[in-house]
Amino acid sequence: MNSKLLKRTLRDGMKADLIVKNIGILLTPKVTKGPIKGKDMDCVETYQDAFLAVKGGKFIDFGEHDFSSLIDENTEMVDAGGKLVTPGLVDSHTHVVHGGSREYEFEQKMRGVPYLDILKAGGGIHSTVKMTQEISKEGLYQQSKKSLDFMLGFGVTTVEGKSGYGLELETELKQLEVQKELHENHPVDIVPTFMGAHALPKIYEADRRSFLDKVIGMFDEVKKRNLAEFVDIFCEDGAFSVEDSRYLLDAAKNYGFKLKIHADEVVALGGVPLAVELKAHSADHLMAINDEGLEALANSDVIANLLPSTSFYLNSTYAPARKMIERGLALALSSDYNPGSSPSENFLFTLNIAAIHLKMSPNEILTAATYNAAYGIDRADEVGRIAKSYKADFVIYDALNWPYVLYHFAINHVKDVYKMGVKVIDNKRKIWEV
Ligand code: IZC
Ligand code: ZN
Repeated sequence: MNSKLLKRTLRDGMKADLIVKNIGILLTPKVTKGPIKGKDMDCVETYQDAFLAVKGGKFIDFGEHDFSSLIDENTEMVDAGGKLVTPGLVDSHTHVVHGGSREYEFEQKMRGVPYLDILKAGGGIHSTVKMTQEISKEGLYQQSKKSLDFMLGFGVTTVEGKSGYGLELETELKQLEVQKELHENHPVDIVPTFMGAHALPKIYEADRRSFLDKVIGMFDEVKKRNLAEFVDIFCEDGAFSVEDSRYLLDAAKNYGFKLKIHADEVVALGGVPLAVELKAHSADHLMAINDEGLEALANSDVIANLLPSTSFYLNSTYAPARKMIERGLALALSSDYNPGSSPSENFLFTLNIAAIHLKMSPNEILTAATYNAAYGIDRADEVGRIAKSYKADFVIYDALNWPYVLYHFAINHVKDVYKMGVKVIDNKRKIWEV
């Protein structure tokens, strides 16, 4: 077909369902091919006095040009009031579905008892396992829904969520089923990860291999019911060794799962080179990464998923983000929302911490919290940027620019959140007047 005709046909047949106009600044990561690495993370496309257009839940156009041809009497017009708009944020590492909370360990933590010591003594993850086993499915659904509401309110439109608080089939499935129901019912999309190897139950201490075999034995049910895309393992001192991780992740790969790994959170055991070798989508945490790990990631497309809220909350070291960017790694940022080491759904606060402690620039942070995050959960072709045919997930802030959101910290600057072109959060609706 003649390309002019094609354009004309498109224009005639493509009136927008929704136009957001008068956007002061519209930001979206600058994408070429693969994940955005190193200094390219600092390049973001910026449009001023811009618009975006949505049809059928997807972006059909955006930018600074004239959009009048996209409008008819059925087009909803929204005025962004000169404010900032970004793609919906992607939180690519969370443990959002879990029972209960661990505030009773807070005093112990404040007195300086390390996270891994609490775990070794049978607390930590093991406490949450007990609470997740005991809570009803409905209770688990309601607790997790509340967390997703918070997340959405902070501009997050896609999350990754892990199981791992059952360590036996029934409760692992309960977590994953709740997650699937929430994915279907809640505006936030959830990308599911099976993490049956999150901690080693005490009764298996003398025979780790039989626990790993038990977890591998759960793959069939998880796969059959389509409950997880990824498999993850906690490769850490006091949890699982590199050999354990290789054994489990190899089996997961053969089963057709995509891979993730918790690596170098406290000790650099060698989980990062393993992630590269097995072509995992991401290696997560990396606070204790060494040169060998940096080198391995630099020669790969594995996303280095940094979780600075955890460093903040455990009062521990931060991942060497600047060194990673200099070495050309592709970074993502995630909240790691979980009841032990990062009990907060405030993803914007994670981004504040990334600015202050990881010394990442505003543009690097945006890239890490959108496109690269989507890449690490295999969604880079549908979310994480404003681009034609991508899901129309976006955030309107009560702010004029992105650096302000990072600078004016611990405040929710989100005004409205749209998921597939539908307004799902209106944070600034007042119910009182003075
Ligand atoms: O519940 O403590 N690090 N897993 C690995 C966690 C933190 C979650 C938790
Ligand atoms: Zn985690």
